[in-house]
Amino acid sequence: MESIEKIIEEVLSDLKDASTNEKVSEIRVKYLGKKGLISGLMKNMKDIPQEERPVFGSKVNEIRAKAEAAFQEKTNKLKEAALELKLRSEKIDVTLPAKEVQTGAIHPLNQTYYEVRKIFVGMGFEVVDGPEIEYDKYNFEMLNIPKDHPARDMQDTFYIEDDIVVRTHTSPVQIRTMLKHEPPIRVICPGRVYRTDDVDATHSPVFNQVEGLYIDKNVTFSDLKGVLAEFLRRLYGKSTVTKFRPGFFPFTEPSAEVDATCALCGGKGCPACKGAGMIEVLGCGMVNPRVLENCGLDPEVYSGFAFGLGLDRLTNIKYGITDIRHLYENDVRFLKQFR
Ligand code: FA5
Repeated sequence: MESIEKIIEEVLSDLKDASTNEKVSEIRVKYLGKKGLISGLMKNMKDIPQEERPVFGSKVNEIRAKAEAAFQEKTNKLKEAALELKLRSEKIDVTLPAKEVQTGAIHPLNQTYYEVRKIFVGMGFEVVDGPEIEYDKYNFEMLNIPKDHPARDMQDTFYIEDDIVVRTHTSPVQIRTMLKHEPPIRVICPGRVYRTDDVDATHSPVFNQVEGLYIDKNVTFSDLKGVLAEFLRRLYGKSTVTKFRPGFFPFTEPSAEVDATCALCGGKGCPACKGAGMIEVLGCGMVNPRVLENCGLDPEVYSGFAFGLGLDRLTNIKYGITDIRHLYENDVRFLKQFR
């Protein structure tokens, strides 16, 4: 009986030094395995006198239960210790410097477009969209630029087929709008346009325009002047002065080009405006009666004005960007400045 009692002391002492689950398993095999010391005790039963066997048997069972409990307790302790170690290693050190978050920026072209859109929408214009691959008929012919007309040279064109082009301006969207809707029409047409222009500081073969169209009864040149002067004042500031110079576009008559106070130097003269203090910002005019007729509108009843601005140049003037290529190179150092 004494030696049985001793076994449990040995179990406890072995477990005390065990620091891994593997070691605990090893000790378990030593005592509780098939050939372990506690299991082995039962084999001694035959040497025990008959009357003492029940006491011996229950003692062995008691020792086995104690050993099982000791193993369970040790396993639980090891589990807890491992968890604590894990939690300790995952502890957040709030004194560490924070990681820098990389925030993006809205591209300057979009920033300018959103501003332009807000101004015109505020004046009651709607935004309409059109395809970038366009019929020659809409891009040129219905805008009073027939084939072989010298005005075609004003816009160097990418042809896909004889009668299909990549649009050179967003004016064809105005044609599509007049064909579809009855006046009054008040729309702006933003979008990407394409020309076979060589790349330099102010030219890109892909650029962006916002064109506008207003058709109703009794629309006059004063309406055109009022809307565009107000637009430029809202975009560049209240003190902006505008100058309307005669211009030529086959789809408008009369036509004008509009200069505005240089937003960079405020009119004093700087390299951006070549010292003039004013800078050309858009083209415009009263819609040519022939264009109205082409779209099924009676020029005796309706009149209207149209305008077109180059968003890239407008953006460059606004932000003092000296080269249009910066807008397309996606250099993060450049873009970061517009956060
Ligand atoms: C037109 O495209 C006319 N459709 C605008 C218009 C509409 C006039 C309605 C009258 C009535 P223009 O070819 O001038 O016009 O181009 C308009 C603007 O696009 C120019 O003022 C300029 O700012 C811009 N632009 C022209 N070519 C390029 C280019 N290669 N790169 C960047 N911007 C350009």
